[in-house]
Amino acid sequence: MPLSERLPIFKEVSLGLEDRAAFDRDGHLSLPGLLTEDARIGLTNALSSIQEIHEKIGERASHYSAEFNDYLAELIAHPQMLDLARWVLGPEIRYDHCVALNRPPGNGGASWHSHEYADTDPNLGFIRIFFYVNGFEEEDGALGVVPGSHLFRESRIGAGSDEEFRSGWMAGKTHPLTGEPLEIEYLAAPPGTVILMWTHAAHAVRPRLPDSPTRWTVVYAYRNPGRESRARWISEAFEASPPPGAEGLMSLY
Ligand SMILES: O=C(O)CCC(=O)C(=O)O
Ligand SMILES: [Fe+2]
Repeated sequence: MPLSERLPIFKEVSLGLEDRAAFDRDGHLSLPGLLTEDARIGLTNALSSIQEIHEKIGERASHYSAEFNDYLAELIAHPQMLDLARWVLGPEIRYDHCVALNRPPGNGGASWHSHEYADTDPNLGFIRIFFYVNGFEEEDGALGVVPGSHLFRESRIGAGSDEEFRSGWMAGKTHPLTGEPLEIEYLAAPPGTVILMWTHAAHAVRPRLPDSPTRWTVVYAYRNPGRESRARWISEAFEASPPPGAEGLMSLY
């Protein structure tokens, strides 16, 4: 099916200058319930299948999830996905990775970290587009953020706990634009929420409660070309025969 005839994955998107300013100020932008019902169903099926493959062959299935599932692969160049990535990054973009972030009941979450890309060149952007297919609550598999942390453009921020982060890297730092002290915030996301994040933003994930269902999540990452990317997970075979519409998005540079 031609790309233009594909079913929408997002409900109406109307992003303006205020959204863009908030994204650049905070380092993330939450779009609650943006995924269509069709997309939520398609993604739940795709991510359940990835979870089964992951349990058989290990984490490669999640790291290269678009290479193990056609539905996930087709979304790389879905017109609405590309519009969203280009709304942030401008016309010249590359696909970087598509990673399943499923968190089964009792999953331990993730400690505080940030990611690298063109650390010394702020003209080159890298964004993560998280699809929180069935969402999460603040105490249950939640994404934690520190608004303003992305503006330091540091790729090796890290801490084992909130306390350690506050008394370590965050201590004494203020938001470069607002002058306010940096603060940890845990988000809540209703089903179908999409969250955009600059790659240098500090983030963490709270454990998934033992009685909760699996948190179905996938991240699509895009960047301006120009530098090596440590996060890039694309096999040679996939790069050589990309999904329809993704031909111009695959090369490193
Ligand atoms: O699982 C999540 O919500 C976030 C995972 C993460 O840190 C990442 O994909 O960079
Ligand atoms: Fe991360």
